[in-house]
This record gives sequence, C-alpha cells and structure tokens, in this order.
Amino acid sequence: MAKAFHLAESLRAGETTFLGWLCTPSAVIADMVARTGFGAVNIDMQHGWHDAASVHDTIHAVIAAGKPAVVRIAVGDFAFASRAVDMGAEAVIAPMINTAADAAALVDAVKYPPVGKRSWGPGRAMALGGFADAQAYIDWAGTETLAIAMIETPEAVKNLEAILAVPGIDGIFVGPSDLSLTMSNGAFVDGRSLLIVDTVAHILATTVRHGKIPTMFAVGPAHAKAVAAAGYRLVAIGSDQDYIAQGCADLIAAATRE
Ligand code: 3PY
Ligand code: MG
Repeated sequence: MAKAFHLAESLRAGETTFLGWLCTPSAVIADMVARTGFGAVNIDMQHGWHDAASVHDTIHAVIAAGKPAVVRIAVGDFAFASRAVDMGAEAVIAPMINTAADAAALVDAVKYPPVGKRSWGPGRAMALGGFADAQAYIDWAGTETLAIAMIETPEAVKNLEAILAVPGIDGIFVGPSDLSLTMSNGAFVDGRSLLIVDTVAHILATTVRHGKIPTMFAVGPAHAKAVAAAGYRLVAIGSDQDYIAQGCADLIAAATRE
C-alpha cells in the first residue's frame, strides 16, 4: 500500500495519481475512500460540507489508511490553507486563483519563509508524519507541501504565465466546470465541452513548460482517463456523492437486469 507523505515526490516523478474527493464530513467515508485504488484523497471545503473539525478528522482517517491527504480551501480562505498543512495535508488546492497576487497569497499561507509567510505550528502534521523534530519537518515542508492554484476563468488563463512564475506555486488544478461556465459567460456548465478543450491543452503545455505539476478535476472515468493520458498527473474523478450514486445505480441496474 502507498504510504502517506510522498505525494510531491510521486507527482514530480511523473506518476499519475487518481484523487479521491470528499464532500461529506465523515471520517468513516474518508477511510472507505482512502482504502480503494485512489492514490490520494482531497477534502473539499469549497463545495463540500466540511468544517475545521471534520477536516482534521478526515485528514487523520486518510493518513491512517496510508494515503496522502489534500485539502481544497474555500475561495480566498488562505488562513485555512495554513491550518490544513498544520493538520497534515500534503497539498492545498485553492479555487479561483485569477492573478499573480492571488497565487502569492496562497504561497504565503502554505510555505515557510523565505518563500512564504506560514507561521509555525504543525503539531498534527509532525505527529502523523512521524517527523523526529522541528528541523526534520521544516526541511521536508520546504519542498514537499504543495501549493496548487486553480485555473478556472478566462482571467486566470490570461494571467497563467504570471501565476506559474510566482515562486512557491507548485502546480495548477483545472476546474473544467467553472472554466466552461466562465468561458461561455454563464451560458452553460459542461466540463467536457469542446469550448474548453484547446484551453485545457494550453494550460497543460504552459504548466509543463514552467516545470510545474499539471492537475485537474475530471467529469467521470472516461474524462479522467483522457486527461491523465494527455499528461495531467493528479486527477480527480467526481466526488463521494458520485461514488455513492453511481454505486447504487449500478447495483440496482444489475439486480433488475433481465
Ligand atoms: C470545477 O470544475 O470548476 C471545479 O472546481 C472542480 O472541483
Ligand atoms: Mg470550480
């Protein structure tokens, strides 16, 4: 089984990691999802129903199951990005990063000086990761806690080079639903729309050219397979809501098939 506290290393080695996604604030569901084939598990504070206590408990459950934990913060909630890494998250995904200034605020929260302005207090991360002392943690955290900026608007695409050039930004995460919503100026949401295909390819190529990690949310397994084959390395495939709905639908369909 994969061990936690290795996510940055595997992504930098070019490995594709499928990312479990938790909206439900339940350590039991976190444990169940982390024990499947997902290589890492994200806890969603933007569109999920988590609070600080449930993020803490689900991070613990994911790490206890041997997988790296990731947290997506709510829009602009950079204070929670620091708390997430303190609790043991190995990566923070920040939605709606539209400018280099937004990206710098994310880095400030996730990275210690001299790169950022993260304040000291990683008690849970040190305990869960088995770090011997403060120096061992700070040496590891300098390169291995990831700041990942979501690109999901035309403004972000326009500023992509500047966002990627911010020291301490490790990668980007494409939000295809919002990208389709914003690129169509509110006309529709379709993360697999032809409208965004060229932009998604452009984001991948630009991110790779900057030596940063390209990651993405996929709408279903076929989409996940395609974006992973294209080169996106950390790929989410829907959320726990989809896993349960799809699992139930498959069971009922199989049980009622003639
Ligand atoms: C999007 O597709 O906009 C997302 O934020 C996925 O989580
Ligand atoms: Mg989004």
